[in-house]
Amino acid sequence: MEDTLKLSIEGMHCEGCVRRVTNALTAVEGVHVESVQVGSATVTTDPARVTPEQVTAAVDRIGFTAHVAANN
Ligand code: 9UX
Repeated sequence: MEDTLKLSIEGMHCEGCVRRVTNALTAVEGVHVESVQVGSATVTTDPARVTPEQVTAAVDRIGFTAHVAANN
């Protein structure tokens, strides 16, 4: 089983932010990064290993504000 999370992310402004968010998401166990753009990201997760809250927390820790926009 795998979840697809679409995140909306406040505070991103440039490709450096894209890189920072990509690195932060990649470092979370159970997360596979599909795409990151300025202002949003799409990841797939193993829900047995990681919760949506843990995913948004990883982004918030580096200074952005992430919300789950869709969880399918
Ligand atoms: Mo760009 Mo983002 O200069 O955290 S890296 S605004």
